[in-house]
Amino acid sequence: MSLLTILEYPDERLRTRAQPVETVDDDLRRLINDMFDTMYDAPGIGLAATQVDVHKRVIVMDVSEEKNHPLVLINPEVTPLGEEREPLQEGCLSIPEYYAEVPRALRVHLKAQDRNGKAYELEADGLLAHCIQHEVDHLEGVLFVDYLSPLKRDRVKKKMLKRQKTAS
Ligand code: GNR
Ligand code: NI
Repeated sequence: MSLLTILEYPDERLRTRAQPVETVDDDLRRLINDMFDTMYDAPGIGLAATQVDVHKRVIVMDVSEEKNHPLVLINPEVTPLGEEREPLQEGCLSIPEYYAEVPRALRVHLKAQDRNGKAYELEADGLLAHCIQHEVDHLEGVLFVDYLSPLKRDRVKKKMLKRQKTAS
């Protein structure tokens, strides 16, 4: 078991746009295993490779209560279904101890590859739909605080910088 270091806002590396994965091999599966270890340990319901400073289009997720439904998203493509938006309280492992409501599409269609490189598609709603959109944003260098007012975002930034100064 290997725990990876999670980058914290306002680290500029979180703004990197991730590159598509071309081959799903053992090295990538090792990264995926380490990302699951890191996500479950945190604990969190999702983790994008961007957050561990690997700029590839890879996401791990588990929104189940029992933590027994791991989901791997390689090269995800997300399409919102319908116009309906739903606000939901979000948190982010890269912005510890801060939560805010973010409106996102209620339902999405997802196309991605699994840990064997096999393509799959699914439709999601509720927490899974929110989480998918949150994680895919990470691959684009977008954080949920980007949806807040500049004033709020600035307050979060100051809070995080202060937190990082006094940490460990
Ligand atoms: O653990 C997490 N919880 C969460 C709650 C609501 C919406 C999105 C998330 S994702 C977050 C983990 C994380 O930072 N993933 O990038
Ligand atoms: Ni996040």
